[in-house]
Amino acid sequence: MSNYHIKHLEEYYQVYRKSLRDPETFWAEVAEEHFMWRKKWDNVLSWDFTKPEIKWFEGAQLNITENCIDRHLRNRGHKTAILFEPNDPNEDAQHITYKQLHERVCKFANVLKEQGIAKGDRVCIYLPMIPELAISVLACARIGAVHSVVFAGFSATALSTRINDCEAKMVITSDGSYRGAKTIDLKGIVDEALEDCSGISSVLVAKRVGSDIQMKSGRDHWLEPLLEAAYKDCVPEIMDAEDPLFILYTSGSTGMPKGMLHTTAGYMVYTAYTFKNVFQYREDDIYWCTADIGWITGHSYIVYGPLANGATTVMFEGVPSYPDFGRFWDIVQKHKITQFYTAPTAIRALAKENLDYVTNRDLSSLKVLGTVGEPINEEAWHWYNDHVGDKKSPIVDTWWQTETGGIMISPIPYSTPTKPTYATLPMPGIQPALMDENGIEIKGNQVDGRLCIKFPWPSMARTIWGNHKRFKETYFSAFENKYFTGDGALRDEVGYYRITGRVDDVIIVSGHNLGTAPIEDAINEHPAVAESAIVGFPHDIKGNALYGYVILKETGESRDRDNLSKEVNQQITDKIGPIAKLDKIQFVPGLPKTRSGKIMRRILRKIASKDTSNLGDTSTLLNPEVVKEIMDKAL
Ligand code: 6R9
Repeated sequence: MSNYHIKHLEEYYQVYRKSLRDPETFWAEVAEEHFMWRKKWDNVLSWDFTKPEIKWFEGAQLNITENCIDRHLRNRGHKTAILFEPNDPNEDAQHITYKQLHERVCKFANVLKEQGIAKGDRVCIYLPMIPELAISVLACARIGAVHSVVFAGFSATALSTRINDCEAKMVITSDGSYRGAKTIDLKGIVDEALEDCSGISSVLVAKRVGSDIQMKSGRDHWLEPLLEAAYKDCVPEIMDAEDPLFILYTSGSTGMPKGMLHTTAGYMVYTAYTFKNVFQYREDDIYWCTADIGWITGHSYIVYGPLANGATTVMFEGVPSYPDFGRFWDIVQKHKITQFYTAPTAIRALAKENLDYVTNRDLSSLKVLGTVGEPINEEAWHWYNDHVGDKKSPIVDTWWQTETGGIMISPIPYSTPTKPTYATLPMPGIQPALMDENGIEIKGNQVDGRLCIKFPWPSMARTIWGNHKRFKETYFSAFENKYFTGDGALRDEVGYYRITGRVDDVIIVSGHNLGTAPIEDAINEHPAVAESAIVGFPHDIKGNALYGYVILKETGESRDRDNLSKEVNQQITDKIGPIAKLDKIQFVPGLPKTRSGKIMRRILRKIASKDTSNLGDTSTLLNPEVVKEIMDKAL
């Protein structure tokens, strides 16, 4: 029996049981059979969730790019590794073979070295979805530099915060980016961000839109001439299993975004393993994940997981609505996509449009449909299943997190019978637990609780960059000896899991995690604002949208509310990015607070969702009268 490729349900259960009985042997076998090691490990796993400290494959040496590129050169050198589909459908797609990818990554790696980047240095990548994004990620990994990709929709402030937090030495960006009919001045955003970043010594600029931009002499360099002059081979840096691979920021419920640190060997093994099984990947498949590489989904399931399996992975630069709402289905037809992996928010947006967009395209190549990012509602699930999958392609509802590195709970297509809105069963090696408020594990089925994981898996984050204390407090302190996910879940009568949503102050808008605190901080910086509170409310397309309650300072009272609303949203766009803009803004005289001064968000959430028949216990409120005032003027 192969541990690596599960082909039916019985095999899943066998493999799963084995992975629980003897996790070390299980993962050692997977690692041994399917990867290229410069030196084998001395010890498969050591762990202590109280510190927390987790080490997988200690003593092993490798380079992840040898596994993702070099070892495929012999048999797959001329196979397409990256298939780039540009924003403009009239621009040609690019097929980058493994051989070409090797050369481009090596050249890029040599440019990084010439610019003074060495093993362990942090490099911030702020690029649109163009091949240079994947190539620069791999080039960092080639020389052991730690990449930190920042989604190119983030603002200058968000970018500079991240650059400073990880003390990056270099930024890689482009002259601009295309998003549908829009062109965005990325370099301008970088210039603004760098006014606050003294540690950046060089900026590499890829040419994409050909706009006239400012180049700061001594700091900024056009990428293309450097690449042209660079040597086409680069000996990979030999890395230890636990050497850092990348930092990726994710929102917390409070304060600064958290720089999740992922390390090399365990991340590689787990993302490759889950890619193979969750997508039932076969050699000639054309796999497409619509995420941006700026998110963990893109790291694990556009770049590392697929390439480690020698797959063809599609990178799409554009948006689902350009030039029209049929674009996704055009691409599926054009490239004969076999696995399609997207987010519920995209499905809902497309389901709202004319069905002809879907039915006029030939989608018969599809074999597996995936979803990720937030709970998928029943309606969207059925639309996806009926119209995109033609009831023939299983839907894999994959639950996981930036912190988990790879997919944790998901059906295995053609093995696990699917159930709408259920992520179903844990991957091999994953041991979920549902906990009650008193910290007791709830056993048995037909129960719900807070979702924890009670045993380490290879791709879990090892720390928060520069703040191990926060790592411990956020994930390992709520429940003893367990990793706490921040999500609630239920387990049905057959043991299937359904994720019910966040139990903390993180709101998921269009699949993006947004912490309430940073948004409130941004609003509160407006000179007319005294205080604010953000909650989520259900939204047809975005899943959740943001509702802001804003208290004005006396000086702001006389101002026009519409103008103020616009300014508040501009403030958010500047500090965080347009994804965090508020759909509704209500100016209120006060906020419901507990005696200890905590805003009672529960009440604000109910008002925002127009669910005010039962507000629950308000007796602990310091100012119950304010609730009625807010309700009377709710939007
Ligand atoms: C991969 C990714 C993580 C949070 C997670 C949960 C939500 C993700 C989900 C899901 C229900 C799914 N989430 N997938 N909820 N069903 N299939 O999205 O990482 O951006 O860190 O978000 O997203 O709440 O805790 P990240």
